[in-house]
Amino acid sequence: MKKAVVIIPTYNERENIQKIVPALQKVFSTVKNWDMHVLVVDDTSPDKTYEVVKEMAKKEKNVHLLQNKQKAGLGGAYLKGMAEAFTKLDADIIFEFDADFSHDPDKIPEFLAAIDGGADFVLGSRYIKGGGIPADWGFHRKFLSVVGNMIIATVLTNFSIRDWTTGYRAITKDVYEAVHPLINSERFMGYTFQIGFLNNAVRKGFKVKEVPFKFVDRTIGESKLGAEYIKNTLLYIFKIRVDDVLNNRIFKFAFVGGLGTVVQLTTLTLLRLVIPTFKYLIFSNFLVATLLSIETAIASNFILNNLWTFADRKLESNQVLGKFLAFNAASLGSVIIQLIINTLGENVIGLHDLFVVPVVGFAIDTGMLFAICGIGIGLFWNFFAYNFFIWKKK
Ligand SMILES: Nc1nc2c(ncn2[C@@H]2O[C@H](COP(=O)(O)OP(=O)(O)O)[C@@H](O)[C@H]2O)c(=O)[nH]1
Ligand SMILES: [Mg+2]
Repeated sequence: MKKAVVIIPTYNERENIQKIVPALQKVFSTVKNWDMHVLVVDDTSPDKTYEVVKEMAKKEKNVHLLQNKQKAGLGGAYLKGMAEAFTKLDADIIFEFDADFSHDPDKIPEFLAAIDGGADFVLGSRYIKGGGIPADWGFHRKFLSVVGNMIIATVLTNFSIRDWTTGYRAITKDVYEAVHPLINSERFMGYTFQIGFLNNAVRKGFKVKEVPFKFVDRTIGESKLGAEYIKNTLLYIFKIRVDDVLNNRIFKFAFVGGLGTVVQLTTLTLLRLVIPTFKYLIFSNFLVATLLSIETAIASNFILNNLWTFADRKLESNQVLGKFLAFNAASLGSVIIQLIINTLGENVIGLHDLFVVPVVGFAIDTGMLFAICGIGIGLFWNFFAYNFFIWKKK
């Protein structure tokens, strides 16, 4: 039989834990096809919640206690609890569950059915049909919860999930193994752990299903959710977005290319200051300076692309020379493409002076359009050549 472990992180939940465990046991007795367990993760609560659990664990063999000496926040407690459940207790799935009766235990069979039906990750959702938040929540609390979820969905550009922040969840071992190495870091230790964990699972392509439930406010004890949660959540989701952009190959390619232009212009300026002293040069100083500055930019682009844009396909040291020559050829290809398109535009087709499109403040003539078009195709060629000839997928 497959095993499910309901993990309950607790901090000063002495009274709640006394009531919620029997409530869970009652539901467990109706579940026939899963071996159901409870694991309380207590951070040595000042109210000695762990003592109550220790007593329960003596009498009920499906109740377990993991006691941490240090308070590690919600994420810290869950990561430790998950490690214990999946490795020591040999769980197939775990639940995330609050001690405070906010999460309706009667919904557990529905979560299990969703897992049996092939879901990897089940969310107890307040924002789908059948779910809800307490009617007596004040406006600002409702607003925060609803709008907060909308902001998260928008920034993460994923509208298929309706309740990103829910703490009522079922997670399979596959999801845990794929995701926990990615988030084992300080900044996820608080409540942002929930969003971070879910976001990583979604991006790994795991199947997420939402089950509706009505969130109930706690009546005993205090919420540990503080104001810093809002700030951390916003910071976290925007950081994910910024990371996405920075990690995007096309962005890196464009950035390196732009930097290459700066390198080229800077080198050109410096060389033109220096070169007049080399009187013996055959070519005009300007041509020499231009060619040298282009080559400097090509070398800088090559190095940065190798170390950054294509870091995942970094060249072996014995490949570098050959690939650098190929890189030069590709760059030359791009210049030739641009020359051909410009020449066609200006001379062969002869559209240069045919018409001028005035755009607010300045005019774009068709020659310029061809130049822009040439640059675009040249860049496309570069990106293509880098991907398929120079930094080939291994
Ligand atoms: N072990 C542990 N549990 C925590 C910590 N912070 C919160 N919890 C528990 O996590 C659950 C959810 O916290 P709660 O304060 O109810 O958050 P809220 O429901 O979002 O207001 C409760 O069972 C808390 O006791 C922590 O730092 N360590
Ligand atoms: Mg709560």
